[in-house]
Amino acid sequence: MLTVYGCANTRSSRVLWALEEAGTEYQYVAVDLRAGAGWKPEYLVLNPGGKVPTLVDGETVLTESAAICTYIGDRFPASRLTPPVGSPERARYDQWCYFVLSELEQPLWTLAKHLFALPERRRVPAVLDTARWEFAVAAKVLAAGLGRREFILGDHFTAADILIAHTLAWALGFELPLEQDHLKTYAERLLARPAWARVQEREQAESGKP
Ligand SMILES: N[C@@H](CCC(=O)N[C@@H](CS)C(=O)NCC(=O)O)C(=O)O
Repeated sequence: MLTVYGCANTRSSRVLWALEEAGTEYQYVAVDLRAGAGWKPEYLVLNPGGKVPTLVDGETVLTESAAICTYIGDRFPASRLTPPVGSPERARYDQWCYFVLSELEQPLWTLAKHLFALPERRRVPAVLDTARWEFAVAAKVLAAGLGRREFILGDHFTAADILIAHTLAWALGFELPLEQDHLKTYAERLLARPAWARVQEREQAESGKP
């Protein structure tokens, strides 16, 4: 059985979402980042950055949320979370995954770091306004790419939608407006999926465990 190491309301939620959509059983190990569990030597063996998520599948140990979601899609092809390797669809899938990580997510991460994640002496309030503007620019590109499609690749849900929707939820949590109505509707539609609700239930249940 696959094991995912994660912490509620972090990028590991993306991995749980992919697993839920794939309909496979998995073990969830809660890593209490706030209590420093990411820096325990036994966890650093799995994830030298001390971060979540980490996925363990037999001998295979993976870090990086997008790579893990793609792995899950390929490992469970019936889920159709990833298009076939080598197809034009796969190239577009990769394109949007990389866009999320390098363009859409980065300004949000900058906001998070300089609002609360970094030690206070490392925070630079002057970057906040630029980060908000950069997010708006990236969201505009995404909205144009989405157009009137139901999902980012067309009429079929993939793990790229998971990465995008999770990142847009993050933005909404920061009270950043999604200025394009169809982008907002897309985010709301994806975040209403039963698999996403199950992720939150599972995270809550597991983080309450002793
Ligand atoms: N690029 C990585 C980022 C992972 C990451 O930064 N995870 C955060 C939680 S969202 C974390 O574990 N932070 C703990 C720390 O930085 O000490 C991914 O997408 O998996």
